[in-house]
Amino acid sequence: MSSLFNLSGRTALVTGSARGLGFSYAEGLAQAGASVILNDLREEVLKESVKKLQDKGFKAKGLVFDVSKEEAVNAAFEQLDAEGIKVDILINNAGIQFRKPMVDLDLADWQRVIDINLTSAFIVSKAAAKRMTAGGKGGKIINIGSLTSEAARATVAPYTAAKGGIKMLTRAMSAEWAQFNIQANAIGPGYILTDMNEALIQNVEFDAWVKSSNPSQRWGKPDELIGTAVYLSSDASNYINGQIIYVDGGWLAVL
Ligand code: GCO
Repeated sequence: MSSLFNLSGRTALVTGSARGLGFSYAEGLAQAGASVILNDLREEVLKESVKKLQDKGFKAKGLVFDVSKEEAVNAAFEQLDAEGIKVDILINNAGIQFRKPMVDLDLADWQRVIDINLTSAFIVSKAAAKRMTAGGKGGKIINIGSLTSEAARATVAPYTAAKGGIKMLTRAMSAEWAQFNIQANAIGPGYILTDMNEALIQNVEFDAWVKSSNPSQRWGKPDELIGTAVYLSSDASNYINGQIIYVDGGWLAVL
């Protein structure tokens, strides 16, 4: 593999990575040579996932903390500091979905989605960027957008607002941190076969809509996102900043 994509000697923190796309990203970066730190709130699930990677010979560890709580995030980074572990690559993957028409949506449900899907990226990136800047080496921050970073779908308003915010927060990170050799970019997954989308996948009409709405005429697979994650984590993307790369089968490119 070209050294441009080699992540050996680097440490990557992937939030919300005990399962789903987060675990795929973590495994992909580990395959490219990175030491990976998996994060989740579910300690037992996290332990299983860390062991899966360790059993494959990858360097992996788990870190339980709530990405939406600044105190917990700071304590987690201080623990890494104490262990002499520097985060070179951060993937802000943690996120939830909550589907309900806005007129029926409780403010608490709106706030929870915004807190976990948008504000957490600010909180965790702030802690990481402080250390990337202080260390002088810079680093990579990868946020996770969505088709809803560009276009809205009914009944997922807080998710859509958060993912639109992720696109612009990514650009704000570039505005402030590119000078410190931090490259902040985003991945915009299309409709991917994940647990979060299980209800949609099982819905015959929705499944047909996904297949008829994108030129690839199919759902994406989690491992089809790994290449973009490795690319944005590697030296191959050192002059790319503030971008969102859509891995969507061409959905957003065509009418
Ligand atoms: C939904 C889905 C989407 C996808 C993805 C599309 O309810 O429409 O959950 O949000 O997960 O974000 O890009």
